[in-house]
Amino acid sequence: MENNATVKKDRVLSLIQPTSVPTLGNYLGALKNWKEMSEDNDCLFGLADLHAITVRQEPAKLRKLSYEMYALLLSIGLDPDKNIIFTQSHVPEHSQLGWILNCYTQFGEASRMTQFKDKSAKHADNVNVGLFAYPTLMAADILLYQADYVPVGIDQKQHLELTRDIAERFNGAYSPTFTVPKPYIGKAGAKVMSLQDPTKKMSKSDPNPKASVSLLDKPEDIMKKFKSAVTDSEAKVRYAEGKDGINNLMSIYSCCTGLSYEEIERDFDGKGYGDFKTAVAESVIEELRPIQDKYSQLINDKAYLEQCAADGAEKARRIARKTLDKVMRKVGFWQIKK
Ligand code: ATP
Ligand code: LTN
Repeated sequence: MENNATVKKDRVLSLIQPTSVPTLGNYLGALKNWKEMSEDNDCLFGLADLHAITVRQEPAKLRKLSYEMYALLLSIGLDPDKNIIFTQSHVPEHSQLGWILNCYTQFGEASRMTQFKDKSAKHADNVNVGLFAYPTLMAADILLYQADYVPVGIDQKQHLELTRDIAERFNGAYSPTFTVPKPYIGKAGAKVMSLQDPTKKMSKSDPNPKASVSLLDKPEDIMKKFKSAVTDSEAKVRYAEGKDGINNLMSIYSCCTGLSYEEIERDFDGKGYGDFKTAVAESVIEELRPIQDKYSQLINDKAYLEQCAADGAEKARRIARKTLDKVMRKVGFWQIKK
């Protein structure tokens, strides 16, 4: 019989920016997979607050959103006793390794990142160096912990590829130092689209409130948003090219109910979009209900949340420090006895 104590679990890491309450897109594309992976892997999850300031944030709002996002991570079912749930800025090694990795990344490589191009177009008045160095800090987040898998939505795949290139380059220049991580992109939900423009991804920074569903939206608001979702004029529930709105609703419904597209098409054969939209909204409301219930219990327990965040930071630091020490030695920094 296999001795479980000696089986090494995979290390999984992912972060989310505390820039607003997460959307259904963040949940189905990332957070739901975090929860599933947390059951039998060695996981670290947390808040990318250093990344959040690459776009101007209001200090009081960032502080509040970080606290709320931390509570939400516990509310989706992540267990702080079994996994490490932490905040990036509480672990200074992220910034330290981020700087070093900047020096192992080419200007041309960072310039090719589509998120950088998109965000610099969107925030043309603040194209700061941090926005440019965003992917090297993200690489540091991942490589510090020797992560095997990184669950993210498909929009982050390019950053993961760059992380792998940086890791391989560093390992090749010195000796094996970093685990080369793999992205984990769920089949369904990898790209949830806006309810108002289904050719665009659902984004928490979308100014149109009808375009996205937040994890803390009230059931009646969720129902209203789905009822006003943009679809097409065919009035037939089927997954097909050119039916972006319906495809998006089918993908959301499939994630929340576990039904395949064929089963959905069969169940809604001969029914109109009105019935389908109601069913999708109800499935989302049911999916979010336990999360919202847990959140309302946790959010006022400041002492508990702060204790979890402090423990998480300490546990994360212990791992991060080891990797950073190794990197600093290899790069040739002068080591002095502490
Ligand atoms: P912003 O709109 O402010 O840029 P965002 O909504 O993209 O933010 P992030 O914090 O950048 O959110 O992403 C958190 C996680 O959610 C990432 O793993 C990302 O890939 C995933 N994600 C974001 N939007 C979607 C979406 N529409 N569908 C699926 N996954 C998504
Ligand atoms: N860029 C990511 C957030 C992020 C992240 C990470 C994800 C920052 N550091 C490390 C996975 C691993 C995003 O979701 N937009």
